[in-house]
Amino acid sequence: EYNITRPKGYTVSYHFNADMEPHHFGLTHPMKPFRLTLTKSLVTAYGMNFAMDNYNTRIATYEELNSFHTSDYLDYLHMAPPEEMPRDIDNPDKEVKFNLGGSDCPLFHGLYDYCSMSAGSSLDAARKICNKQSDIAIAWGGGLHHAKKSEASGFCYINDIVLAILQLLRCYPRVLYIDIDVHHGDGVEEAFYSTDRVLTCSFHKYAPEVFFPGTGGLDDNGPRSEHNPGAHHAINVPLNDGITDEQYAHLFQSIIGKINEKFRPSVIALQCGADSLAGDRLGRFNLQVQGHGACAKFCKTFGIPMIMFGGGGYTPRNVARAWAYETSVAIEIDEKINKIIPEHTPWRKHFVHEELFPSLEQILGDPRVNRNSQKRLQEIIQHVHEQLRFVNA
Ligand code: ZLM
Ligand code: CA
Ligand code: ZN
Repeated sequence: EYNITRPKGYTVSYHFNADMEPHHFGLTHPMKPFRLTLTKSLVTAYGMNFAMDNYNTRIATYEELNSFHTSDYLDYLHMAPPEEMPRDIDNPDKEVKFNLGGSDCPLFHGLYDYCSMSAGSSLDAARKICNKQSDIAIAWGGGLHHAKKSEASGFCYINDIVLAILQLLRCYPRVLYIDIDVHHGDGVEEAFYSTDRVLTCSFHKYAPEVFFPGTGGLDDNGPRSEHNPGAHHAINVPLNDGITDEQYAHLFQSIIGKINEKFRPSVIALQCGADSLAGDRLGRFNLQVQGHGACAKFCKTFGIPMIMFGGGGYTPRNVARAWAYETSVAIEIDEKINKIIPEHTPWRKHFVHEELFPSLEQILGDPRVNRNSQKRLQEIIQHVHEQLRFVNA
């Protein structure tokens, strides 16, 4: 009775590479590549694969990575010995220069392959959007928004989002980049600082000195010089701990709604970092799966093509719930998703008769104290709307 069929009139594609999972940042490192497999299992358990085109994605080539990253960085990333190997005495300061090998960005076995797989998924997604074979393309293995052209940062080595947007710019005049990861999307913002063809908008916890990466204040709108067309095309929404679904939806809709009116994007690149969910190991917000998914749902109402990337997310079972739910939003079955009992899951027989069934409706984590006043949120909206007076399609 709950047969899952393809959405009418448009195509959704799901881009996945199973070889990302076996890579490990280290036993206790918060980034867990197996969350991608967990997500895929949940998506398949609900039968959502029948409503999409499914692709096993390829590895990005050196030349593709080189369209944003410098050769000296890529060469070192390619040859850097894993942490447990003896260090290369000929390159004593390369690892410092490229920020490789610390606890955030360790040099683990197979690192270069892992990065090429993540980038390959996002590039495949962008190509499907470019050649109009997909209307929504999903690449949960991407979304690594901190990587710079010659530097790793915050668990990110290759900026697959920048690579995908560069691809989109070949076929579309204007790209709107939206980032709902709890961290500031600094790498993507910086890469497109000097163009008015990409508008970036990041929502994040902002507390310089104490919360990574410390950039993305309300007044950071791109370098304001007379000759910079990219001025005013970086929008930042700095938030405090504990923001709720209702507050976030109001902010998101009034800001993104206005951006859509003024900037008239031809395509949306949405980074769906799941560390903005309640109960995240690194995050600080109170978002539920529905509140997080409401962002994708709102973007979809514009009726323009969209790529959905992954990103952060450090409580794997909640990451899988959120991204499975957002997949259901893409294929428009979200309204009935909690009535569908997933088939073929190892836990089905244990939970099917119990309230314990791990539904996508479950309340996540212990709530955090909400430190966002209505007054402050109104001020933020006001400021962003004023900023957008300088933006015209
Ligand atoms: N220390 N292990 C988000 C990227 C956030 C920089 C403070 C490292 C951690 C964190 C690593 C096992 C995205 C910082 C933190 C401790 C300098 C960050 C290894 C725990 C561990 O247990 C850990 C030994 C590690 C790293 C916590 N790092 C928490 N927060 C941030 C980077 C990436 O979600 O936005 C997109 C994927 N780094 O705060 C320090 C300043 C390193
Ligand atoms: Ca963000
Ligand atoms: Zn994050």
